[in-house]
Amino acid sequence: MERTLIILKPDAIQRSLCGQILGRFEAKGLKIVGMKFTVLPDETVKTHYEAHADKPFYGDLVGFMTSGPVVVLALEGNEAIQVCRNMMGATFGFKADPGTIRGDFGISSQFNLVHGSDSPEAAERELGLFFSAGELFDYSKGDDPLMA
Ligand code: IDP
Ligand code: MG
Repeated sequence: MERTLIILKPDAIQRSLCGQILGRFEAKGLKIVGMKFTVLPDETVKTHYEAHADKPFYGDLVGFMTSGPVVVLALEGNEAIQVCRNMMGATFGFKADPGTIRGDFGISSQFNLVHGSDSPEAAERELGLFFSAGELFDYSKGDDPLMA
């Protein structure tokens, strides 16, 4: 079992798509082990996206990600990191395949609805950045045996 960090970005909230996006992850069989509705601090977003600090879109990206509330999720399941990346689709909505979250719900480059960790190292780092240990929960669910 693997855990990944997902953010439903401010555009997902503004466009009332949180339920549909979270519903896709739940229906896939990913277990919610952490979830919060919050406005992200500027410093947290800067750290989160520090690999992009030299990119021309960095300032806009930080501004966008702190512009309003987001849903931060920790999801667990078999190969959760790659499974979620596959479900998200390519970075730009206009390039993402139909059937993916970005491909079905968006057409923008920046406003692409969802973030997902892209490697085990990133997932560990990002889960630690957005959640304290007491905010992540180990618990049993009736359908666990069917998701093994
Ligand atoms: P990812 O979210 O698919 O991993 P990254 O390349 O890591 O894509 O970029 C992080 C975020 O920065 C994207 O999700 C998107 O919101 C934004 N972004 C990336 N490239 C561009 C761009 O060329 N113009 C505007 N925004 C961009
Ligand atoms: Mg990325």
